[in-house]
Amino acid sequence: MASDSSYRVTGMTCGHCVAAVSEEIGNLAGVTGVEVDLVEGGESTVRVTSDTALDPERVRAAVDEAGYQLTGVSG
Ligand code: 9UX
Repeated sequence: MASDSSYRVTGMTCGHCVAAVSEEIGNLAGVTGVEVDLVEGGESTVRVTSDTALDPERVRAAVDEAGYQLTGVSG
């Protein structure tokens, strides 16, 4: 079943940061879309749509791989 969840990510300050996070999360199996609402130097919101519910730990690992921090999950 399609799923839609939001994550809070800190450490992003520019469009390249957004691209890096979007690419890493977008590479996860099942992910169909990534949208980032950038808050420079603050807590950005990352909305992820996927074919099936994602394990938040996989998203955390992807964010970490891009060099940023996942600080919260909602939905
Ligand atoms: Mo540009 Mo974003 O150096 O870290 S990629 S600020």
